[in-house]
Amino acid sequence: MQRVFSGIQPSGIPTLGNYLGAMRNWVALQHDHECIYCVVDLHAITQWQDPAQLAAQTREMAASLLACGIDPQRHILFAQSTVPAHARLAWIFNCVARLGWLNRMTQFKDKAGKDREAASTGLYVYPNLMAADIHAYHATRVPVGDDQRQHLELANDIGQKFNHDYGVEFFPLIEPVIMGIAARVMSLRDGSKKMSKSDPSDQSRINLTDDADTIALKVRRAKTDAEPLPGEPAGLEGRPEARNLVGIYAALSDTDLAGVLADFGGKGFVSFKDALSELLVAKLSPIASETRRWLADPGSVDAVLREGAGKAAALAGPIVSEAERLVGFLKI
Ligand code: AQP
Repeated sequence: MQRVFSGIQPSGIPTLGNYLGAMRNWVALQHDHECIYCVVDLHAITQWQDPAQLAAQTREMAASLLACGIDPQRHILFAQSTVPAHARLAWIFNCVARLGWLNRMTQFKDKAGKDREAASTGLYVYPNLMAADIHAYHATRVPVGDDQRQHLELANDIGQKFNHDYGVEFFPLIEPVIMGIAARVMSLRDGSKKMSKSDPSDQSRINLTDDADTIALKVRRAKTDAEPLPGEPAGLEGRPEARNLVGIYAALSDTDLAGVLADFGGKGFVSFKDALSELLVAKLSPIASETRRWLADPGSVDAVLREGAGKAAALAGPIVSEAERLVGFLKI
């Protein structure tokens, strides 16, 4: 069975983008993989997080994952900062990765924005920590949204350079698992921008905890254009907002763009948006209520994370110790 690793930042409430791009694929992979899933709080502090909220957000993210169907009995769910192997290997990778490689990372440019000098150095080396997260388990498959493709290529470059520098075949190649039609869900306010949990505008995203009225309002206000929906996917060319909403509908109803347009082609956005809201509420409200159920007993979520940390440390500890030995650290 291949080993899967993936992580999500507790930097806010998970969005529909996180769900379609990652979380629901994590659940699907559990059937035929050994899965290790991580709430990546070390990654979250690469941008400012209120200390009073970070621990609560970490627990809430874990509750959302459990509500989506992550099975902590058969797989592993834990918080990144509770397993020191991640930070140990990340330091080695900071010394393996080249500045030129990191300079090409588009997510750093997006997240740092115009004031790059003020970005944390952690944000800059974020991809090295992500490579360490995966390689610490010798995981070979990583389910992510399309935005993470470049980071996974870098993780392979780092693993291969380590192998080459130390003359070993230690870190395996990683295969990105980018599933489904909604691997990149866009903002509801701007079809050229990714939907993000930390976007300042709550109207730009659907949160997995939104109630039915909030979902309906956000979808009604979602940016569209004046044309009716086309009959064929080619007609969505140059219409990013329409493409995004049709893609979300297709992903949630397990069909494709053509299937959705066969039903809605020629219709205006008012009736399509009503149908989309109904579908979103049907799919997301069971997750919201299951999340609330977990959070009503925070100790039960913490117990899952504690047990997961023990299992994760038992896997990653020996792999990272061996990497340290290969580097030449004194093992006493
Ligand atoms: N809009 C998206 N469409 C599809 N997939 C997405 N993912 C994130 N946004 C979308 C996928 O969700 C997983 C977890 O992401 P993350 O929390 O580790 O970091 P991120 O990609 O930076 O996600 P956000 O929501 O944009 O967080 P913030 O706002 O904190 O930066 C990843 O697999 C990602 O691909």
